[in-house]
Amino acid sequence: MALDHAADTLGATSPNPSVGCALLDAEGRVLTVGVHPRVGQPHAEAMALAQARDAGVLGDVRTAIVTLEPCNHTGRTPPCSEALRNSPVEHVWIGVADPNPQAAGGAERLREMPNGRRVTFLSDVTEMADLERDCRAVLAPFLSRVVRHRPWISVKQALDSNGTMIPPMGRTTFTSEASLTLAHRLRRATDAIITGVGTVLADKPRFTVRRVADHADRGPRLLVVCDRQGRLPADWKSGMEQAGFTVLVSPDLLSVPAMLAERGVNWAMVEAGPSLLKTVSDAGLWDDWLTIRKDGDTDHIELQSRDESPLRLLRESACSLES
Ligand code: AOF
Ligand code: ZN
Repeated sequence: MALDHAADTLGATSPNPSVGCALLDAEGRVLTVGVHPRVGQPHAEAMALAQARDAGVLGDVRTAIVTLEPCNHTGRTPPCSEALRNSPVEHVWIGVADPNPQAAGGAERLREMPNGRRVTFLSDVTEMADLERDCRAVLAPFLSRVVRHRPWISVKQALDSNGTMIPPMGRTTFTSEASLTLAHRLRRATDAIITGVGTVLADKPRFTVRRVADHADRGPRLLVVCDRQGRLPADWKSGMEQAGFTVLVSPDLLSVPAMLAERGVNWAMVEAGPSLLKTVSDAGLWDDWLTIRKDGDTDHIELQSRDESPLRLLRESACSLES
């Protein structure tokens, strides 16, 4: 439940990570699940503890399950390690360590005597391997920005049935409806879109989130248009700005990842035509490559990605849509 809540806020929390926290009573019943809604707002642990207090069950809380190590610093909000130490929580389960050196150390602080708490990382328990992998997937965009200084980058490529194929890996057949929905779920989960001026001129794409409800009150998403010769039509640019995007023009795709990380983008997606995609591919700039190959009424979806892919999570939760 903590994971599902966290995954649902992908695309809403940057530059912060998406984090969920479940609080359980002594019998292991879930009392409440908290989530970090937006940067500057309380962390998942603080939300969950406040919800438990509001519901009058704070005294029953014994176990906290957090997708990310509780922070141990005062950033925009106070340290979650202290909030948990000041609560009746006895045992804290942690999905993954915090890769941000300024915030890390919550696990140690929780164990510290006097009054230390029991702390278990999911990686310590063999049976928890799948859950740990999913926690890594939810954290992957933030981790990418913090550790590699570039966002997690997912490519979405739509091809007709004659199109060139990416080697199949975990191929599934979706109805066109379901693959379109997946594409919009991906837009919703990302903080930036990268495209090429050729795609803009050819398709006049809208890039907005439709088919699924976007995060409410989200700040503008970044839209980067790679354009070497200043061909971007001014009216299209202002239309996109009116639709809620911050539009940036870049003459150089290779400089885009660092520039996006600088602006706090955790997860970016590329929606572009063959020439920009070739540059992305040649430069090894991608982490997931989603190919939607149209074939009559059905689409074949192919996803090449690493183990910790957040797109894999979005896709698995969309699998109920599969025909
Ligand atoms: C947690 N729980 O739900 C999140 C954490 O400026 P702040 O106070 O929001 O701190 C941001 C940092 O805290 C962020 O860079 C990351 O290391 C961690 N995020 N930690 O205990 C949460 N979102
Ligand atoms: Zn925190």
